[in-house]
Amino acid sequence: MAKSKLAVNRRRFLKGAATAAAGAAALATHIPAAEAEAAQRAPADAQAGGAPAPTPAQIERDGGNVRPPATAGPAQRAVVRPGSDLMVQVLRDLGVEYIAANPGSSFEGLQESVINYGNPPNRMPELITALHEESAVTMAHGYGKATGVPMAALLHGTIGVQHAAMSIYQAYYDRTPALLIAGRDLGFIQAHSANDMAGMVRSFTKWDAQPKTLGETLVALQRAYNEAITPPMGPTLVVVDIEHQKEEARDMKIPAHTPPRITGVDSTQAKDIAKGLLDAQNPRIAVGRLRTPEGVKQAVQLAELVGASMSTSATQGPMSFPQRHSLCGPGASTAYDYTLGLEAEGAQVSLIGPGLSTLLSRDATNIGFGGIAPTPAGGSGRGAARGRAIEVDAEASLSPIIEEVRRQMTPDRQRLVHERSAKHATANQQARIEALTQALEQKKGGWDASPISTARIYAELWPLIMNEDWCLSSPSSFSGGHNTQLWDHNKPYSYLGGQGAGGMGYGAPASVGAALAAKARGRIVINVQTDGDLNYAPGVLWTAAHHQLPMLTIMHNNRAWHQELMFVEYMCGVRGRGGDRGHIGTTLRDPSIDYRMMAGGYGMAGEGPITDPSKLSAALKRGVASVKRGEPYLIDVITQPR
Ligand SMILES: Cc1ncc(C[n+]2csc(CCOP(=O)(O)OP(=O)(O)O)c2C)c(N)n1
Repeated sequence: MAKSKLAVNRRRFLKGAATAAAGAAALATHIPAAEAEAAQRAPADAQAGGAPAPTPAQIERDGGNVRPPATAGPAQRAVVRPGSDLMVQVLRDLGVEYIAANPGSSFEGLQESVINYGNPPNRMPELITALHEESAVTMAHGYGKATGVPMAALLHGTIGVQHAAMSIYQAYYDRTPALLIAGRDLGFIQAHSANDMAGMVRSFTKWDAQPKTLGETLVALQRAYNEAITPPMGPTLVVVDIEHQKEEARDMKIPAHTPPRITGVDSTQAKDIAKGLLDAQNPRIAVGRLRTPEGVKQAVQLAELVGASMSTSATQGPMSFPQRHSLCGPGASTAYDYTLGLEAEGAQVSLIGPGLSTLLSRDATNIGFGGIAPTPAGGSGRGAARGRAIEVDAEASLSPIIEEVRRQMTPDRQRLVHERSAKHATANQQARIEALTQALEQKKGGWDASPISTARIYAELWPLIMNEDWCLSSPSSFSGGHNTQLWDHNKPYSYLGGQGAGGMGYGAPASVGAALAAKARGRIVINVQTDGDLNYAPGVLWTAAHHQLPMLTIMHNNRAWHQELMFVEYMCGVRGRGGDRGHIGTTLRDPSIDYRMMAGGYGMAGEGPITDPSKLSAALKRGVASVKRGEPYLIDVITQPR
């Protein structure tokens, strides 16, 4: 290390020691009782009185990261009410349950507060140890999709933010709330600092701030939380300077927090929509993604009030309409005369119109921010298109619409609602039986095959979990998506959907995030884990073992990045050079990876590799029993490619 740098580091430590002495002398008088008690229990701040400053040789040996040795005996506190205690209090008041971090000195003050401040310490938020920043943020991504509210992730200055970049982008693309905090320490390792820390990820964060004072930092954390949960939701980032983490807050107050006002339809729009639904002979409601479990409940309420047939995206992602609700399905007739979309995809709210081959609805309204483009007004002939898009939050629109429906309800309308609800229920039940029979017929092929069919994994898992409170946390499209037909997605968190932006390295950490949510709520999490994806972030297995998370991982081990193998083989084919070398760079063989050993190495129980399909069911039983005890488990299954 250059001499000048050493001098800077040394000055920093000496300055710290001086501040410590001054701080200890000026023990603040304004400490609330709980904090005073915590202060007694907590170890001294880094610069406890009497600690010798490190020598230049020590600093050089430890890459500039040395700390003075802890003093023996009762410690004197340099800073009685560190700024970072207040930051933790803000997070606690907001209800942030977890904060994932891979340690970094730029947030050492905040980390110390998370683990020591309050009674009990290290709760709300609890520190979750991450082995990589990308995983820390993807945990928050999975948690956010399972709950609808943000989990926090702490990132080391610059390099930590860079490690996290893909997962921030992915959560942003997936419109998932996450509260990110990056440490900044201008005086320590310059390479880990930046004038504008958030600049690196600004184009894919929803909001960011780099506050100049402790007071501003507290306000920024509250604002970041609000922005994250205000639709369209997304990750937000607050840069927290080390000085503000360590400064003496004295009698500074926690600023009052006002929850965000999320806007839904106005009263005129609510009236129109309620009228549209009640005037229609055959109304349809297409539910895309809602924000929270409460929104899902309200969608059920609205469906039952108006007797609409419903479509759901519960099998594609979180927070939608329960798949086997009696109103969910095509209904008694698919000639819909009014369709209401709630953050729905375009195709689900298509209008009858000239030139359209799928004749879905005569009239349509879609509420939401997502990619829907209703057919423009006008046209001629039968059922000219009259769709409208309302760019407000769908979930916040449900209450006013429900109120309006109640207001406009008449006995005649009520009778119609009952009649059509009964017809829809019968038709939907019939449609479900047919679809299931067809799916089972198709999936019979290859039942006894080895490598094991992915359909068999989902089929044999279902009876073991159907009476549990479960969450399928991993994307299922690479393992055949058999949950769509074989499982019943009846809860907002039954299935958390895809990666968000197709980024690999998602399944396992997102499952850990979902398992954090599950642990606090008595659920279990199922992670059907593709092998390529796991190898981007295998360290999260340790996090699951360390925090004893109820996560069952079933390896869909096709020993390849099979998606890419298919692409490369295709390329070989179209260029006429034969597919026999397509495995180069696309397969995970020679040696094959032993995932049971990998799990074991990280302290997680497991078994496999299983190649004999008749052994699968018993293994799954052991796995489910393990996660029900709160112990994560991994089963390595050698599978068909897809
Ligand atoms: C970060 C990242 N790198 C590379 C890719 C390209 N990619 C798309 S699918 C895929 C293969 C994933 O393999 P695996 O998870 O085992 O699933 P499989 O294709 O075998 O079903 C890869 C590498 C990507 N999507 N994301």
